[in-house]
Amino acid sequence: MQVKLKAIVGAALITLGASAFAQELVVKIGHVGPTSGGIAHLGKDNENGARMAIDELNAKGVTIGGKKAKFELLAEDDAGDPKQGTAVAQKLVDSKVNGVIGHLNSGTTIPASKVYSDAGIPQISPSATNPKYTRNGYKTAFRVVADDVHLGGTLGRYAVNTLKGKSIAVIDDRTAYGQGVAEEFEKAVKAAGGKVAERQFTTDKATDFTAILTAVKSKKPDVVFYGGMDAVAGPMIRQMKQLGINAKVVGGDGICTGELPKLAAGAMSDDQVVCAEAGGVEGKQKAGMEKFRADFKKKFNTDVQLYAPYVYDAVNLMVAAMVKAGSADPAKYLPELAKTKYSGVTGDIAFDEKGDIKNGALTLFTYKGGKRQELAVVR
Ligand code: ABU
Repeated sequence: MQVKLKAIVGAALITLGASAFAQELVVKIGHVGPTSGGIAHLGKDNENGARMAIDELNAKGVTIGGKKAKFELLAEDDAGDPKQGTAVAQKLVDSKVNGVIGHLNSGTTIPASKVYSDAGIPQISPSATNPKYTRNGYKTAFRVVADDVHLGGTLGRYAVNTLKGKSIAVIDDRTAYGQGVAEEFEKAVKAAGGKVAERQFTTDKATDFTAILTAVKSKKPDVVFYGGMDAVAGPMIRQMKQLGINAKVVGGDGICTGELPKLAAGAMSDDQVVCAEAGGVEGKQKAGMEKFRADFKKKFNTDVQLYAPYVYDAVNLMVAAMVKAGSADPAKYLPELAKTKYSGVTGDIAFDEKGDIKNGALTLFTYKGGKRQELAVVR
């Protein structure tokens, strides 16, 4: 009798356990950025933004289609390399991720977007700004920041109209991002009646700029635009000072990081650099961003570098679309993602027909005393 009772209780417990298990839904969110190499600090910044969102969602408890969701972060390193970018994209597809946040660089995000599109997996880039990313017609590609047309155009007009640049030099690193943003800058300079006096190129791994800066110096520039990332811009600013080039340095979001003053090793003077982040908040929305920055610092013991808040919002809005669809199945929540209306720490996010953020903002910054200081939010 006792044996029979034990068997009944055991079976009941197994059934209960199995049904509780069946009620849990594991949702895999992929994240990709360069967490090794020269801009590993930016890849880590993005990855931490994703981790923060995932930890909060799990702590809060989210129900999708009547099941308690358990979010798992599958974080991959693409080293900013296009080939590695597509390889890790395929790895995430093979792992059956429900969605991907990334990649960080345009040069990796664009080729990876085909892999995700072929697999029908939604992808939100929090930082890739080359316009081509959302112009391939992939329904799975979304971006929560403004693009290089907006960035380069605004900075080109700023160089001519506000900085009154008469001799403007343009350098880029020949990556999809660096070249693209430099070309948009150049177009806007010309459209505003300015002139590009010198055009030079480097790479995203270069460390010695003597030859190109000597050519730049011969044109006595008052503005030097750099299309590339902070890891190269910092040493370039230091070498400009060594060569006696006292020009303003203008750059896009890739140089607009907390790390730039350190990378320039004390060679940056106050107000010398003007750069733009491809997003921005104003008015009452500033409080949410400030809270995020404080919480981030508390959790990771480091300041936000650049795009961690955008990654955080991208994860949260992807999950909000799943909740609304009642499913984490990519095919089911994708239509909800496309028509999302989300208010996050980076402001209001909705996508246009291409997957780009509607009414995207830019924030212009300079640096004083080695700290980023906001100049203006521009739409
Ligand atoms: N937007 C600057 C950094 C990322 C990229 O577009 O390559």
